[in-house]
Amino acid sequence: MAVYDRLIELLKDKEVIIQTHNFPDPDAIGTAFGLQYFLRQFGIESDLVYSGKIDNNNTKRMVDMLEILIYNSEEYKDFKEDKCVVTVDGQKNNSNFSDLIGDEVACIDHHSWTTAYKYLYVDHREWGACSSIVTDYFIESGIPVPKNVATALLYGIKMDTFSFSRGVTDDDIRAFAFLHNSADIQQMRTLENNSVELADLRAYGLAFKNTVVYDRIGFAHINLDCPDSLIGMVSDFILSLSAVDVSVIYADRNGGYKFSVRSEIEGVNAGKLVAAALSGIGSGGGHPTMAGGVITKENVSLLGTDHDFMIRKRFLDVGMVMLEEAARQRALMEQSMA
Ligand SMILES: [Mn+2]
Repeated sequence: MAVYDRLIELLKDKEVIIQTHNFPDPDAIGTAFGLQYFLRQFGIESDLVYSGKIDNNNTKRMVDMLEILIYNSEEYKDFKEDKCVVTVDGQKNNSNFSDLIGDEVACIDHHSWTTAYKYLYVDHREWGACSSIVTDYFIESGIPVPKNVATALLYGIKMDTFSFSRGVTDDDIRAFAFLHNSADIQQMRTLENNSVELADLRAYGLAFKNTVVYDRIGFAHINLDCPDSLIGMVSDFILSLSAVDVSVIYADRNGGYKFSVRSEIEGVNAGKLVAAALSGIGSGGGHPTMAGGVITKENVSLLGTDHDFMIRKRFLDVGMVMLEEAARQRALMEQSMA
């Protein structure tokens, strides 16, 4: 019996909504779009819904180009209490998951499991991308993947794994190999080669101007309110500098700050770093390699007069302890091998 059999059974003859996390990214949309097509093969129709905005230009382009019909929750007219909701690329009660009308019965996700909510169906695999999990449904079932679905899934996988260089598993590679022949490579190229918009350059410019590196941690304050996706892209870029192992990028947000944190070294868990660094003044969390956080307007005064100084100090205090601990562990390992 395949994993998804229970999902099919659960959703049979039901009206279904597939909900992505708020401000969906290509992986969330790829997963939702792939799952919608997959369920349709079993006679199950569904609508795709998200809250917030699609604020990344490339994600917008993906939706237009692949003709993905996905509704903003404010425009969606067909909510019903007894509709079944499948949450993808996130979990009910996560801060980036609005509680919409409907009955959340199922979840497909690749993030650390944090919700106490009891779903009837959970497919949780900590792979590099959620789209890889849905791709696995196609691999297992032998159902052919149409071109636009394959392109959406492939693009989702590539974006979430930063082109197979971040948090990637053998299963993501297997999904990639499977989709590669079915996807529209020309469309993939268009999506990948046009990732930076002219308007984004301003944020990059501010980040470059303000970048400082202490002990291999790169900091940059983008003193501008910009979308999460853009802060993430800048954070990826700063991480690509050879002098940087961990990047901490933050932008102005409603009188407070929004953070994007990346780590490419094993000893520093980005999610734990941001959670600890903002503890008591904000909140944060995420994956070992990529994470986010917020300091709200109400708490900004806790940063004193020099916000940048205090933010760096907080991240360095925690980050240095993590780096030292990692070095200690490495030394112990080497000792036991000798
Ligand atoms: Mn994802």
